[in-house]
Amino acid sequence: MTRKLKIGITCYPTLGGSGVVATELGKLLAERGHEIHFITHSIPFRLGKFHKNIFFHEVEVNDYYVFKYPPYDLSLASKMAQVVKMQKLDVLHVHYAIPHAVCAYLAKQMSCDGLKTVTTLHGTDITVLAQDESLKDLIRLAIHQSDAVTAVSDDLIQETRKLLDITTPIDLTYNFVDKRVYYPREVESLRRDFAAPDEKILMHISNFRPVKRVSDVVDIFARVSKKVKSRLLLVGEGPEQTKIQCMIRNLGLEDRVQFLGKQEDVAQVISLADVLLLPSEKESFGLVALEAMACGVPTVGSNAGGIPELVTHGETGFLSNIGDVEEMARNAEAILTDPVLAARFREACLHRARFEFCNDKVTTQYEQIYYRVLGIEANLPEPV
Ligand code: GMT
Repeated sequence: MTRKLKIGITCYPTLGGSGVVATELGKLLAERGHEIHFITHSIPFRLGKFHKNIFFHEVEVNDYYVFKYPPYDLSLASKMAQVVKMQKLDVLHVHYAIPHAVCAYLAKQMSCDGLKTVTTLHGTDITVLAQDESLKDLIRLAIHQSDAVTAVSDDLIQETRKLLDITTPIDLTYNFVDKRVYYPREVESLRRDFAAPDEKILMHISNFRPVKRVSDVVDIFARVSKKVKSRLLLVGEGPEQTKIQCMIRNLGLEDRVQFLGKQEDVAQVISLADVLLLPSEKESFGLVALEAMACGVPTVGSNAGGIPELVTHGETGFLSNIGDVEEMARNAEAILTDPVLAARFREACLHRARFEFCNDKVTTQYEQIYYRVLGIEANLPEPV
């Protein structure tokens, strides 16, 4: 039997799809018998119940009077090195190049020779930060010094190559959802709290940053609601929320739009929807579209970044050019008014999520990468 590994994981523990993916991956690896050490500033919010193979090491920041800004990155690198030495870690897997991959590089210098580092690129660490000349060389160094680099879409791989002139291999590891959690939930009675039986539900879930183009969501809904009896549920919170509230008020849509704030049980909430709206300006993957897909909900949105690798246009949703709210509204109406089309999309969503983006498949991919960098020949079970 191939030996089990000791793996350190660092991510942004409190927000975003990258934190979700990193945490879920850690849990799945622990289920497979690996020992997982999260090295983060707080407990990852998706960690949930106790697991005998999962440990948490809190990064505490030194705040000496000479520091104008407390140096979190140095504290993280030192903590990583300590955990590597004390727990005899085989691999440090970091999510986001900045600062995590740079810290992993420092930790490697401070610890043992055998340690291998794996960096997963998620999006704005490349698409935004790598455009900044003051960070470019640092990100390039972090990528070159990682023993393996993965990215969550082919689009992100191409962007990384283009922006940073990287020629070393980058593994494509799509994001995933746990099929035991993400499946169409029974929400018939809950649905009555949000919409009348003859009304459709459109939904948007995000951190309400400008890149999500939430105003396009409202624009699309304003058009759809003129033709289809419907409601819009907005889930999450963030900087654009007040602006969006004003927009909804100005359009006279207050009694048709509801803000649900941040939600823990995303699968339950998404199962309420007939269509998910994701008109983002940039999206290296778009985890929420996968979460929706796994619950049988098609996405109508933009064809930005990696979204077309996830959402198959005409099969599991409809994609348009960024900002084309007119076409997005027509596409949403098509799904909402044609039960045969809606049923076909739902089946295609369930099938695609289960077979292309399932937890077993992607966990095995990551395990293969760990064994590869360690030079261990692995005999891994085929995903079921
Ligand atoms: O980088 C960000 O904007 C946040 C980040 C996150 O932590 O959620 O989102 C990125 O990573 C997600 C997980 O891989 C992807 O699903 C998102 O598409 C990606 N965001 C962008 O590319 C804007």
